[in-house]
Amino acid sequence: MQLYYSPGACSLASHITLREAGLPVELKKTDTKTKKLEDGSDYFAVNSKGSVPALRLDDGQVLTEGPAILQYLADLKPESKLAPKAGTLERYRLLEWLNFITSEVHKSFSPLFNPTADAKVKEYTQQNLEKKFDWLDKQLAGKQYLTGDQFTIADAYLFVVANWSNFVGIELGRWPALKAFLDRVAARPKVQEALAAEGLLKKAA
Ligand SMILES: N[C@@H](CCC(=O)N[C@@H](CS)C(=O)NCC(=O)O)C(=O)O
Repeated sequence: MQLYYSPGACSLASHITLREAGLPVELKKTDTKTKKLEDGSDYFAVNSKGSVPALRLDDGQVLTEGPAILQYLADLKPESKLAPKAGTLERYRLLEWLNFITSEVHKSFSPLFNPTADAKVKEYTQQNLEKKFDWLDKQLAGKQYLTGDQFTIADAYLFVVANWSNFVGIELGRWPALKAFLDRVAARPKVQEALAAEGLLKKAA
């Protein structure tokens, strides 16, 4: 399989999942601004939506949309317990989380990264995100991960998008349970591997 990614983008959740599941992958670095791959070829030819992640399967088909890719990967390795078995209530609980993260957290960041967005829009966006973080902090209190003691694809996804706060000036120390969760996920060896592979770890002085 090949994962089309951009360093630190939401595609990092798929990258983490591949490593947590022990699945072999070829990483294809993508410039989401120019829509070019490293060899200069056109990324729209891979994913006509132009966004990452995209996963090229071994038969050549391309799967897009982060939550779909995450579940596909988790289901390739059920023993990794990255997603509960399809059809169980636990699986729907996981979908509940994936949907919340994608629609209420992930996409809420977009105006904060947009240099042309109006200051009022950014202010509203940040306040809205802070309300989501207030709620998330309560959900995570006393828990290792979103669904309990087991790390899942939802944790990988929340880890990636909540960490964007560091790039838009939202101080995560206000939400101790969320902050502790992010530190816990960051400490996982496979997460460290993925961060290093995307060039996201600070080099030791
Ligand atoms: N609905 C898509 C959205 C993916 C998305 O927002 N990707 C961002 C990076 S985090 C991106 O590629 N942005 C550039 C673009 O869409 O042109 C998914 O969930 O996979």
